[in-house]
Amino acid sequence: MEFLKTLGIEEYNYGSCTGREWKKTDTAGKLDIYSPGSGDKIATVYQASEEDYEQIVKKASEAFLLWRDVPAPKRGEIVRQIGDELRKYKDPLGRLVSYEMGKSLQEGWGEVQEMIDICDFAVGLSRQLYGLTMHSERPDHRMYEQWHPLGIVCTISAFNFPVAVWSWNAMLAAVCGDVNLWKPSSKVPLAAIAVQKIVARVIEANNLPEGVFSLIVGKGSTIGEQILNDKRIPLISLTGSTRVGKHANSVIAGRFGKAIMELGGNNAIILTENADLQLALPAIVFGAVGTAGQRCTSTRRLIIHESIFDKIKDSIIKAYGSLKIGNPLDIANHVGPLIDKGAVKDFCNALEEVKKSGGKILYGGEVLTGAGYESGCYVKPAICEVENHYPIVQEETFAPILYLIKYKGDVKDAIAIQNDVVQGLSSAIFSLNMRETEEFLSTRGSDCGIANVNIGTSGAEIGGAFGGEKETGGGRESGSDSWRAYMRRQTNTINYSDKIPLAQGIKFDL
Ligand code: UN1
Repeated sequence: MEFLKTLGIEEYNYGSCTGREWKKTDTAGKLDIYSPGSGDKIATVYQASEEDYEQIVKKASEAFLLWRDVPAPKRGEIVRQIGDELRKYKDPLGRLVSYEMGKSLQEGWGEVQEMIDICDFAVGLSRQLYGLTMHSERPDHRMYEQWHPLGIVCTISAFNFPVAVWSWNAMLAAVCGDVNLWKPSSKVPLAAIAVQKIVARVIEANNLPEGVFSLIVGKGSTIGEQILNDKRIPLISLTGSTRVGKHANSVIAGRFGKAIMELGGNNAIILTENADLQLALPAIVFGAVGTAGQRCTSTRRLIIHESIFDKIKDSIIKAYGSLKIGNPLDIANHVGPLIDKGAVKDFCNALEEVKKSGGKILYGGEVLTGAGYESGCYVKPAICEVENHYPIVQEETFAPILYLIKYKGDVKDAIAIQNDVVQGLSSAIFSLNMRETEEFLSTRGSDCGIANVNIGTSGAEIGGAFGGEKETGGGRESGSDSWRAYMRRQTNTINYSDKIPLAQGIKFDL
């Protein structure tokens, strides 16, 4: 594969890098990476040892002392160059993401585009790290706040967005003056290695210290735990399951570290009687089967008014019938494989649970075999008719299963169902009725971090803050003012009078 060569991916790769120097450890375990699309072995990655971890954190700590003194717009200039490099490598990197992770090539390219977009955003941000000024209650006093960098920011990313989620965190953190440590998912380390190589060249060309961007591919049970417990890492941004997030959050909180948690979603689209079905259909299908249902924002539940239930059911089943499932690198295909056979098992088990609870599988659900499906990771996306309270419907299954749920009554009843899950990431309503859509967006409406009108649940733009409520973890990354999480706020009061009055009018005469 030509793109592997272009990106510097070899048959054997070291998985940890201080920013310039790749650690040469080959005794701490290795990962053989197979393409879920073809089943081919792509390459091998050596995992980092605990000693490598120590050296990487040491270098990052040293780099922070220099990087924090670089003016923010100059840091932005480095991010601009990274964005330019990513533009150059968009095609091969998108292909690697697709090959290693299994998402369609369109989505692989889209993921790199997301990286480029966040670079642009961060460049602008580097001149806009604004703090407020306040009016002091004391005469001849000035009050303001400023934002300072934190130190090492560690991004622990998940397999489903092998590169974009890192960039949402790392590009913001970089302009904020933090240095970055990246622990990618062990399922997709090659894309991270490729990005590290691209970034390292920019760092080198600008004569910057190593340690501004470092990478560690290592075991969760050793390196992962070290990171969670490491007081030298003030902020950890973790994308993953609620189970992993609960553990990580409690360890980080135990040492008063900061955390950005981006955990599971159970995203629903409400379709009222006033929905424009032409608009809704592609959004539903892309939301449910895009990335083979492995986005945090994937559409898992459709909450449909009973009067249009059968009509919608039939149109979705028909649309699913025309989906092309196969090799994600072939742009004719809509749906690629699941990440691995474990995910296929989870898909099958979830469908069994649906049946046990009394639900119906209306379409799909088979594991695909035969020519083109040799990897064993392909499934036919499933559509099920269920009730919201079924235990399996309450869970996030990272697979293309779409649950159809009927509601009676008005939009308030639909919103009640939509909110009746423990997760709170993304949500959407399709309706041309303003009263319904505004109800959905009101304080009584969706309880999610993302609430869309006449747009599906997935495919958020980088300009908005991304994240969700409840067991989704509460963190926000990417656009808007998410950058504040990567900095510490300092309130400053300056007295330029010749007196020392106390606040609240307290008298304290000596
Ligand atoms: C994720 O699945 O972790 O909104 C992130 C979206 C993408 C990001 C998803 N921009 O679907």
